[in-house]
Amino acid sequence: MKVGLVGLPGSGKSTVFGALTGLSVETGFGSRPDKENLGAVKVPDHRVDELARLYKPRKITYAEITFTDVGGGHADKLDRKVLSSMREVDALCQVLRAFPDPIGEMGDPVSELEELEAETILADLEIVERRIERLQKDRSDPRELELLRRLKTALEAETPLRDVDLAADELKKIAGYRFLTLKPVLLVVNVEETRAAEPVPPAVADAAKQRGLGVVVLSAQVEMDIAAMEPGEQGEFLASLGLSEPAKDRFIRAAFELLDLVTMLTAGPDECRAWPIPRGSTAPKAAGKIHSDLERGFIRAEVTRWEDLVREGSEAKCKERALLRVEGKDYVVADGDVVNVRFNV
Ligand SMILES: Nc1nc2c(ncn2[C@@H]2O[C@H](COP(=O)(O)OP(=O)(O)OP(=O)(O)O)[C@@H](O)[C@H]2O)c(=O)[nH]1
Ligand SMILES: [Mg+2]
Repeated sequence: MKVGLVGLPGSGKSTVFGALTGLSVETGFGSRPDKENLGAVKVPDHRVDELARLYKPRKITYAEITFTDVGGGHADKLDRKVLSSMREVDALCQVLRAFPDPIGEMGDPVSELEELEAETILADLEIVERRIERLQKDRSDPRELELLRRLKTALEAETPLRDVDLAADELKKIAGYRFLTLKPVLLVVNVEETRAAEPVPPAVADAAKQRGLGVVVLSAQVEMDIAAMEPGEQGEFLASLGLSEPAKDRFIRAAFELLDLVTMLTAGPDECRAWPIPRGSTAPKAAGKIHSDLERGFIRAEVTRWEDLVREGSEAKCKERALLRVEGKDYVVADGDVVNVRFNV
């Protein structure tokens, strides 16, 4: 699963990327506009930590998401190459500049949001129009033609496709086009160091609410500085800025939520681990993430809630109190289920 950091040139994408991944990247307005940065980030998860306290496993594994910083493109607008790299990702985090640029001009996050929205709507509209033309000529799929006409009307009215009411089979039909305005979006307001502890600026909060988008505030510069510090120094530095914790973990979790995944847990003396699985996965499908044999030879899943397991202190105790369920192949795995798969191949 891949999350794209997007935004206008100089909004702070590479700085955010560096802060998240701890990788050193080139920053600076317009630096290496053609270079794409790619890095995996662990998703902090206190449930895994608590299970690990119980089992003291040899290995602890968190879920991971890949962040990509696709670059800002050239000049002061998004170019085609950037838009097409944006199609490759599962969700978008748009970095909005709310700090002064090198010549001292303050950023305007709401207009950056509107600009990206307009560009992505146009890019999707172009695809829809081309496809409609094609389908009108060869008459191969009248149902798709009708659907695309509906999308065209929406896009012409400046409605992103994520706000269009689409049935599951319709979404499936258009999945191949990888429409930009269909992707989930999280807004990241990148503020000056001195304002790192302030709430979301009201204008951005309104714009986000109108669109039903999530929003986090952070100062990429601060997060980058924190990432480079010894743990001992971090507390004091955060306090001097009025922060209780780095924004990084909160941001990563919010990005993870965008992907519409749930977390299945496994726990034992070998490993405590978080497994990201698509929401709605049945037990055998989820088991298949662990190993294909577990899906093929699936017999049953023994399921405990992570909080029960942590409170009771062992699987045996959970069993005694009837907190361990035995589930079959139709069971839909819920977020926070600790699963033990019985299989036979
Ligand atoms: N004061 C301040 N400056 C920042 C912050 N985040 C980024 N900058 C600076 O803004 C400039 C642009 O940041 P980048 O991270 O390179 O921006 P970008 O979005 O990757 O830019 P392009 O790749 O050119 O599109 C750099 O000089 C950063 O040091 C911040 O939170 N506060
Ligand atoms: Mg950059």
